[in-house]
Amino acid sequence: MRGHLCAKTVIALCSSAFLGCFHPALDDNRLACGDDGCPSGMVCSGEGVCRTGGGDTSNVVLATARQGAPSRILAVCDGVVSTAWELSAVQNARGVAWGLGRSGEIELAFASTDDQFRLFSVVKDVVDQIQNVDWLHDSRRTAWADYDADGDLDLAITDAEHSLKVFRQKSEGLVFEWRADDMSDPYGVAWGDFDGDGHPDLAAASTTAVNVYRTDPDAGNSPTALTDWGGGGGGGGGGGGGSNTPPPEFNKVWSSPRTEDTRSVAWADVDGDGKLDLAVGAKAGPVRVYKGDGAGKFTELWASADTGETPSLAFGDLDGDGDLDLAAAGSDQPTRVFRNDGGTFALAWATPTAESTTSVDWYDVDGDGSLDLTLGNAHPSRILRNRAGALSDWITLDTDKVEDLHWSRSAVAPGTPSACDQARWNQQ
Ligand SMILES: [Ca+2]
Ligand SMILES: [Ca+2]
Ligand SMILES: [Ca+2]
Ligand SMILES: [Ca+2]
Repeated sequence: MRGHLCAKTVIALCSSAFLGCFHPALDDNRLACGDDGCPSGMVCSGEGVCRTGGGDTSNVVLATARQGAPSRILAVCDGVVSTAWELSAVQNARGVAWGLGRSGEIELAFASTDDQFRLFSVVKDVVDQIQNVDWLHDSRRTAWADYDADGDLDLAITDAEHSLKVFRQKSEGLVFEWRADDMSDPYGVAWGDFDGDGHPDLAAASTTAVNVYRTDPDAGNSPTALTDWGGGGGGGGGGGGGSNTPPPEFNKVWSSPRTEDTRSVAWADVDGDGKLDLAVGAKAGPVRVYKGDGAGKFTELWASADTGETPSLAFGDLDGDGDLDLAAAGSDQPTRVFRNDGGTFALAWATPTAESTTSVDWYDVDGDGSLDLTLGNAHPSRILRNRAGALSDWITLDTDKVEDLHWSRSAVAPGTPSACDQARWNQQ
């Protein structure tokens, strides 16, 4: 079932690999071979997946959002992961997401508790801040997707004070577009086109439930939709009533049925029926997977036996059987990987103890064709290596206080320094 959803649904993942959508990202974050093969440094494997052939990882990078410390971009160099860029201006980040700008440049968005949201551009070996929104007061997680299908990536952000917000990419940069007025203290957010109409839809976790919003980008395309939350900070409800209020661009179609403090969300088609399903991690409860019917209805398919805080979820194919397995970060409990067999989940692996893990991400760090698992921790973060579906200790990162992390691959022009070159310069 790999890849069949990508072209029309998990568009954000295309950007997460820095490579544009000529090589659509698969459900498990790997890249499908394009008509022109694979990007530089990668080869097309027999199964139609781009692999980092020859172990070229010189431009594989890991963005970390850190709390009480500068956020960092790490690079993989000869099996060692070290800091390529330290972003001293970003001290209290909680969420990070890779994306592509309008001109194809790499962009990196940070959600922060410092009353701001920051957007950086990565060009050659330079990381520059290009936009700062200072009226987000306690932002948390962020995710990119081209929800309006105009060819550029738009951004969703959860903000503890101002709910879930969407920024639309325009010529002047990211511009506030929509705010959910029915969420309390949202945290995790993820895009996924559950109805397959080409417009990624939104799921967000909050203290009372997970909400799913169907995207209808043509509905709210009116200036009056922007009035209350266009900037300046503070107050007001989004949009309000009134006969002239345009229909919203995002309509809530589903809310999880029980009152539950939720923290994390992730989309994937877990049972291979072509319709996206939704995994939800709790603040103090089980991980749940809801089966989607493709029309906005979700029914509980599975719940984990363990309970605790799961601040991050990530789908990836641990054992290469085509079913997307589920990694669940444990904040006050072990981090776990649940193996998926056609929509039935069973515990496959867990850390021996809780490590205050805030985030998990799959990436084939060693280029052997299997996805490795990275844990973002309050204490030093680490990478587990995947060998034939078994995870084992591999690299401990010299980076703690991590709130969120995501892998990607920087596309640098020939003759320009690689992320590894940058990391080596830092060490001199
Ligand atoms: Ca767009
Ligand atoms: Ca949709
Ligand atoms: Ca499904
Ligand atoms: Ca699997």
